[in-house]
Amino acid sequence: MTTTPLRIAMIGTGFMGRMHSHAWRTAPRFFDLPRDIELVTLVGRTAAATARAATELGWQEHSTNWRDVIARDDIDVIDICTPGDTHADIAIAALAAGKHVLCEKPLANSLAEAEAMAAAATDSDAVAMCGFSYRRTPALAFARELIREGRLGRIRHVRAQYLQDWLSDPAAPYTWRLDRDRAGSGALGDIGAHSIDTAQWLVGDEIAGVSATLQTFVASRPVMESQQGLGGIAVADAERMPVTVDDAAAFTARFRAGALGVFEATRMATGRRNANRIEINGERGAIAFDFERMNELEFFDATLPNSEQGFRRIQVTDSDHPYAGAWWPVGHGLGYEHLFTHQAVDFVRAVAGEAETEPTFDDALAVQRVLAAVEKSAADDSRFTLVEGSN
Ligand code: SOE
Repeated sequence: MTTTPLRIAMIGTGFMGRMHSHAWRTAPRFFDLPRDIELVTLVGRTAAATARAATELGWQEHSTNWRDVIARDDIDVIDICTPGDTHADIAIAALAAGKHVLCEKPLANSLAEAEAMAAAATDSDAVAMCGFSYRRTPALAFARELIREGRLGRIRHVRAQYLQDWLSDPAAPYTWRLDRDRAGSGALGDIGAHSIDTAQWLVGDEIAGVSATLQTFVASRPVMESQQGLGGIAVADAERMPVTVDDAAAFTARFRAGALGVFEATRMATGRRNANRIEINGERGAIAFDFERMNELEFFDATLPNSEQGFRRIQVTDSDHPYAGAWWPVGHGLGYEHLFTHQAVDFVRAVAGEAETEPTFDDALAVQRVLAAVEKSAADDSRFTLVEGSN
């Protein structure tokens, strides 16, 4: 079907920029979309590098001025893949100009910015979606279906860990993700935000309070010479830059309806590359998930006779599972990039009015409130009870 294309402009050329470019290109090839997609312009900081990235990633044009791009009549969507310090300015300007917005997570670097963004979304008729991409993992979307059907019953426990190790080497160079002004926070906002969103979305309830501690293990890092993946190569005998964010976050939480949560986020868990894990235990059953085995969901059904009970490993690759039917025959499995393709699909369907927008900026604001509460709790030493004999 040929339709009026949805004309996209994307801001940001880093890891997420590459991932979203791939997703916009792939979505119409595997899913039946209500609108065609046109990758119109890519916006970056420097002309030469942005021109190169535009060619490599399949964009028609490139620019270094996002304000000019937002002012164009021939752009429908602004896709924000920049560090958090620019999210609020870009998203608010784009919504005011009537553009649909997809904004990477966490929504903003501060609660005040997130509130302003959510208010701008409420005042606009356009779609404003936040990129909590893990909602688009087939196994987690399936877990949500089970929870919504009541298969877990009343939820008592949420145990969420997001463990990575790309910063565990103290010689790994400094990046913008270690700068509070650019990233807002460290492991907490970068990956802990995913756990918070996933937990609130799966449980269908918001976190009411937290008790937290944050830790920075490596106080300064050498200046980077060249980027490789999330990290890179340090300049020899480099000047050191102060790390102004947390390396790790740990907190307990209570949900409004009484479930108890335990959360951990770190980019220093040696050996764990992208272990985004969650286990939820309810009165009638439980689910357990680990992104390092993203095609599987463990499900425990406590209503079965005791003799038949036990966690079952479900391969979430069947055509009846969320998103999975559009891909490969049973069992062949999906990867990280598929989440972003699913996100692009859901975004286009929301723009066409065929699907709810989710997560909305309000959902992302609910995550930001938890991030702010975690930081507040961690900053309050009086809440940290010293064990006798320690100081
Ligand atoms: C780095 O920690 C990172 O790329 C995050 O920024 C993403 O949100 C996460 O999906 C993977 O890890």
